[in-house]
Amino acid sequence: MYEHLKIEEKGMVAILTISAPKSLNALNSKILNELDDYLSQFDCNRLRCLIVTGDGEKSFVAGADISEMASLNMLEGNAFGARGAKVFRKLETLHVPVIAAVNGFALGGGCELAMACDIRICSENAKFGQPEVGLGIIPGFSGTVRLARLVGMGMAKQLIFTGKPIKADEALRIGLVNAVVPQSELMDKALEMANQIAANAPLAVKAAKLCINDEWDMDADAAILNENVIFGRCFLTEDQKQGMKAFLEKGKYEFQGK
Ligand code: CO8
Repeated sequence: MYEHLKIEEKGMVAILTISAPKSLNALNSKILNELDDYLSQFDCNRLRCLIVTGDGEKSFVAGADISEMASLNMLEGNAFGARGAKVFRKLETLHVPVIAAVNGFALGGGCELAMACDIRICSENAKFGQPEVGLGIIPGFSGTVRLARLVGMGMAKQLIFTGKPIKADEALRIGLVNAVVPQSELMDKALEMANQIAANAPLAVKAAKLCINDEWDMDADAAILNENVIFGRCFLTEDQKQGMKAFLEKGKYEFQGK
């Protein structure tokens, strides 16, 4: 159905593999459009977690496609940047958690794609970086926005101004990734986490994701109030009632998302 996306479902977890092997999975307009289409039709009621990875053992995504960007003028540059930024925002605000399983190069737009995911796990051979200034551009898929939020302003400026990539252990040290594992275990670890998420009450997980995303930009009082409103709404759900009842009766309840 897609030329550059491979989709697999394992129970309530979807695995999305970006596949453009000739360019180390670099993102061109076609891939961005396919990604947009996939996210638009993603069934957040049936599926409870999404894993995003890259095809092969060398690269997650080696950036935006330089051959497509080389001849752009200013307006076309704006349009290409906006295209990627919009799709990445769609991923970030998807109503289920998204785990990036970073299996190699995550450079430029690849690092930005990983940062638009909720959680990042990487293999030992992964390399992260924002090499854009070495090409005469800046991170244009929201990298200047998300990197500083994730790792702090000083480290973000270092990575973006030098363009120098970092290895997996350094990415872990600065908090850019949650965990580093051997490549042969990467998908198993990502699936293990995804299945843990999928076993929890989906409406509560969704509410928690919305809270964390939305409250990031609020002042403390507004954020606390927002959490309180969403917390109260959890008590409208069947999952809360049955989940707590099962706990008190020492049983187990399979959450229905109701
Ligand atoms: N775009 C297009 N083609 C690429 C890209 C890319 N980002 N990355 C790799 N390729 C291609 C190579 O050109 C090569 O093609 P060919 O075989 O036809 O020569 C093939 O993939 C394999 O790559 P290499 O031979 O270079 O493999 P190496 O193992 O020697 O090196 C690297 C791997 C280090 C990943 C190297 O390929 C590299 O440096 N790639 C570019 C990385 C980069 O600079 N990425 C950032 C791009 S800019 C960006 O992402 C901006 C995002 C915001 C856009 C905003 C728009 C306005």
